Amino acid sequence: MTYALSIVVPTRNEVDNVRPLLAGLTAALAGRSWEVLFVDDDSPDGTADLVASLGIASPHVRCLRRIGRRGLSSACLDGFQATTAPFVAVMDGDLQHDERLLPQMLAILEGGGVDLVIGSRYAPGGSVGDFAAARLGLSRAGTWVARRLLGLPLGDPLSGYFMLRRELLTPVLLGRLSGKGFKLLLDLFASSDRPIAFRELPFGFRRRVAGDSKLGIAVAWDFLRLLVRKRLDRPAVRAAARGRSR
Ligand SMILES: Nc1nc2c(ncn2[C@@H]2O[C@H](COP(=O)(O)OP(=O)(O)OP(=O)(O)O)[C@@H](O)[C@H]2O)c(=O)[nH]1
Ligand SMILES: [Mg+2]
Repeated sequence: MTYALSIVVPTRNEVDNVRPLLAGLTAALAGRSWEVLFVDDDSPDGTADLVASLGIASPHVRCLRRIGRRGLSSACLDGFQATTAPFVAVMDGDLQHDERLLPQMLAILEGGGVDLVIGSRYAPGGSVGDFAAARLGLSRAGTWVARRLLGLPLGDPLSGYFMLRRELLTPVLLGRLSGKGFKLLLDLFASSDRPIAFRELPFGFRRRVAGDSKLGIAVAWDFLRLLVRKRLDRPAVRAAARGRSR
C-alpha cells in the first residue's frame, strides 16, 4: 500500500512518547492517507518493541529497528529509503513538534511549486517555548553561524521538523549529504546544487515532558564538523550548479 505521506520519526529512548504521538498524528491527519515509520536505534527502554506491537494493530504504524547504529540524520535517511510516499516528513518523537502543522505542510506541497516546507521556531508567530537562556543563546548562535557561513536563506536552518517532496531526494543529492550528526535540514540545503523552493511555517516548540534530551557535547561537535565540511564542499557544489546551468 502506498500512502500520500510518510512521517519518519527518529527515536532513541522515547517509549513514553510513542502513544501520545500516535494519538496526535491520528487526530491531525484524520481522513488523510498516511503512515509513520519510527526509526529506532535499538533503544534499551523498549521503544521499538512498543512500536512493533502497535504496528500489528494499525496499518499506519511501522518500525525500523537499527542495531549497532546511531545518529539522527542517518536514521532519517534510512527512513526515507524504507518508505515510498510521494511526500515525506521528519519529526521528533518527543512531542516537541506540533503535529497539527502536518496537514498544512502537505497541502502546500500538494499545491505544487514548493519542494520543502519547514516547521520554523523563528518565523513570526513561532516560538522556542521554555528554552533556558543558555539553550536559547546556543540555538540562536548556531542558527546565525549556519546562515552566515553557508549562506543559507533559512530562518530556522537547525529545525528538525520538515516535509519534502520525494523527488527532491535525487541520488546525486543523497550522495552529497554528509548524513552524520543531527542537522539533516542544513545538510540538505548546503548539499543541493539546485535551489530548493521552500516555505517556512511558524510553530511553537513544545517542552519535552517524558524522556531525556540527547543534546550534548557530542551533538555540538557533530554540528561544528558538519558546518566545516559543508563550507569546504561549497565550491564543488557551486561548480556543479554552474555546470548544470550551462
Ligand atoms: N534513531 C535515533 N534517534 C535519535 C538519536 N538521537 C536523538 N534521536 C531522536 O531525535 C529526536 C530529537 O532528539 P532530542 O534529543 O529531542 O533533540 P532536541 O529536540 O533538539 O533537544 P531537546 O529540546 O533538548 O529535546 C528525538 O525523537 C530523539 O529520540 C539517535 O542517535 N538515533
Ligand atoms: Mg527534543
